[in-house]
Amino acid sequence: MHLTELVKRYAGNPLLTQDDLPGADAVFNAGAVKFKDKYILLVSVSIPGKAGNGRAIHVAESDDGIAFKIRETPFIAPEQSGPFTEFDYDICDPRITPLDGTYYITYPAHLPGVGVIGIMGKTDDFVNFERLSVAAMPWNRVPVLFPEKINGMYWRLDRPMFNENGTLWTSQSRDLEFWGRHHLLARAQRQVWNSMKLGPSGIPIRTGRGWLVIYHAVAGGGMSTPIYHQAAMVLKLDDPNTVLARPDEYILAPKMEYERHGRVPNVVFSCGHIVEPDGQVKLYYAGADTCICLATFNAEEMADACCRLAAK
Ligand code: BMA
Repeated sequence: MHLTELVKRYAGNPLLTQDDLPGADAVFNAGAVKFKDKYILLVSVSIPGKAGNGRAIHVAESDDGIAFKIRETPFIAPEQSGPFTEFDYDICDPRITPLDGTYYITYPAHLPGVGVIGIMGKTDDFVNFERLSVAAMPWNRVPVLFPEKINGMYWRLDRPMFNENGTLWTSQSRDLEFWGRHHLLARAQRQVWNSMKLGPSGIPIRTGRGWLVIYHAVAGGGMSTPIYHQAAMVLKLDDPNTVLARPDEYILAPKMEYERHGRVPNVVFSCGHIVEPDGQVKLYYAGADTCICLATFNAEEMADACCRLAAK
């Protein structure tokens, strides 16, 4: 049994396209969370001609996790005022972490000539957004917060980058403000599909086996443009610096027309998922940086399969 066989694409993909937002030429990488019985996606959008290189983050909501409607008023956008907005250029790829009774949102922002940084903010209603801090210096696209404290500390996954070598790190904090104990968790490997760089997808999922971390891994070099895959690894529950399983297989690769052709070809990229009470994971991912799609798998089955494969 290959990991790709555990993942089922929704037959009605894509769920959202640029036609769902006036003026947009892409509706893509989305954070996801359940909020008051609604499924919420924070979608990255590209609207040519608008401030900040046309990039903003909008709320899309749904009753069933499949039929989404995008709000036309942006949720995070360069035209907003307040602290840290000078970095709101090329913003996209938000991650949402429910923690301590609020919703923390991290996203990469960009100051041309300076580099990509991670902004952290929060919301209680998905209408108002408060930017809290520059949580990561250049080049670090996104800190992704774990959904609970571990051994009294807040934890996050980091994705610093040097040239094209994005690696996965953890760091810890007592207060969500000062971060330390930086630890190199994973780097690119020797399979073609994971040979270039990697980075976190949505927030880690608690399973009986450990933290199931969905991440992206990129094949590059040679004659091809980079090909983005989704993969999985399992970290120890009480010590996420310990990798329990990191199989040599990916879980999802560009295959369908909407994943292979678009603004950036051959990309499946996820920033979020929603875990249903029965353990089914709704993995929201973008096809070719252009549209938003859905695939499902069971969290426990995936973690088991990762551990089995890695033990071979
Ligand atoms: C990454 C980010 C993502 C994008 C991906 C594939 O570096 O820019 O927003 O989806 O590349 O193009």
